[in-house]
Amino acid sequence: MVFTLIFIFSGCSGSEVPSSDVSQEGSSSLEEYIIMKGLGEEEISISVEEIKGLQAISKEVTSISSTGEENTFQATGALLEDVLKQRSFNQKDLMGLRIVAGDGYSIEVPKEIVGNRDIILAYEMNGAPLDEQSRPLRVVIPDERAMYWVGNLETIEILEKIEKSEIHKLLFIEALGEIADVEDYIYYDSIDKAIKIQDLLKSFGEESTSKTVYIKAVDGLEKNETLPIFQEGYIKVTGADVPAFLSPNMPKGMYVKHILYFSYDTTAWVAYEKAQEKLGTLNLEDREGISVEELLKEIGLHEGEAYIFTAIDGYAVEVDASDLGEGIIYLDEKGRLNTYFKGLPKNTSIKDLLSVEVKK
Ligand SMILES: Nc1nc2c(c(=O)[nH]1)N[C@H]1C(S)=C(S)[C@@H](COP(=O)(O)O)O[C@H]1N2
Ligand SMILES: [Mo]
Repeated sequence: MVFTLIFIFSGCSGSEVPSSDVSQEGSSSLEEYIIMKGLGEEEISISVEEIKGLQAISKEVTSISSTGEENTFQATGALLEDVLKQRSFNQKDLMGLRIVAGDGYSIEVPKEIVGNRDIILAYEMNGAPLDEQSRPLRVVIPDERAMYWVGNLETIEILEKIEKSEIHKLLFIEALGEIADVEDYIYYDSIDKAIKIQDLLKSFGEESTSKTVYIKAVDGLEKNETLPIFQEGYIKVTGADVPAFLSPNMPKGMYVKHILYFSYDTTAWVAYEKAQEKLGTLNLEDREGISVEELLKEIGLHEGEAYIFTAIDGYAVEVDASDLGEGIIYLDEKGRLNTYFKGLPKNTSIKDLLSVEVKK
C-alpha cells in the first residue's frame, strides 16, 4: 500500500503544475518544465518548450557503465551552458550540480565534470522522442558514467560549494554489528543483515554539521550523498556486494556497493576488508594485516602527533605518530580486529578495535 502510494506520487511529479512559490518564466503552466535552483534567491521553472527553442545540437555520445562498458547514442537537445548564459551564468564557474529526477533518483555532479564537459539536456535519443521513463529531458554528459545521465529530469540545483571535511576519527564498519542493531534485509534472493543508518548515527550521538556524506567504493567510485537521503538508508553488512549503502525506497542506481569508506563531518567509517583489498597486507612477526600508516593516509586522517586507539569495550591506548609505520591492524581467527605494534609494549595490542582518533 505504502509502496503503491510512493509510486503514484513520484510517478506524476515530473509534469505537474508548478507550485505557486515558484516564479514562472515563460509560457503556460500545464506543459512540461524543469526547475533550476541556486541561480538566484528564488528557484525558477523553465519550460521544455523554451529548451527546445534554444539552438539544438545533435551529437554522437558515449556513456560508461559501472563495469566500464561503453554505449553510444545519438543525442539531440540543448546545452545547459546556453540555458545558463541566458541568465548570465557560466558553466565553467559552477562549483557543482545536484540533479534530481522525478523518480527519486539524484546525483551530485562534481566541478571537474561540470567544468570540462558538455552537458546536454536531451529530448531525443537515437532520433526518437524519449521514452516514458526518461521524459521530459535526459541529462547527457558525454564520456562520463551513466549514473550522471539522469532521465525524468525534474530539478537542477547549482551548488555553492562541495563539502570535503577534515577527518579526525575512523571507525570500522566491521565493528558496527556489535554496537548497533542489525536487521534482516532482503537483497534480491537472499536475506542479509543491515544496519539502519539513522540508528547508527543516533547510537554515536553525533550531530552532523555537514549537509553531505562522502562515499568511496573500492573500485574508485566517489559520491557525495545528501544527509537526508543517507539517513534514510541502510548499510548492508552481510551477503553480496558488502558493505553496501542502499534502501528499499531508493532507485538501485543510487546504491553504492563495496564501500571502502564513507565519511561525514570529521568521522570516516572504514571497511577493513575493502581496505585490505585496496592496500594489501604487511607481515609483522606472525601476524598479517594492513599498515596503520597506509590506512590513515588513504582515509586522509588529519595529521596528529599522537593517535588514540579504542576497543569496543572502551579500552584505549595512545600511540605516537612516529610509531605508526611499525603497526598493523589485523583480523584474527574469531573475526575480531586487533592492533599490533612491533617494538611497542604489549598494552598497545588492542583486541576488538573500534576506532582510531587524532589526539587533540
Ligand atoms: N531518473 C533516473 N535517471 C537515471 C537512473 C534512475 O534510476 N532514474 N539511473 C542512472 C544510472 S545509475 C544509470 S547506470 C543509467 C541507466 O540508464 P539506462 O537505463 O538508460 O541504461 O541511468 C541513470 N539515470
Ligand atoms: Mo548505474
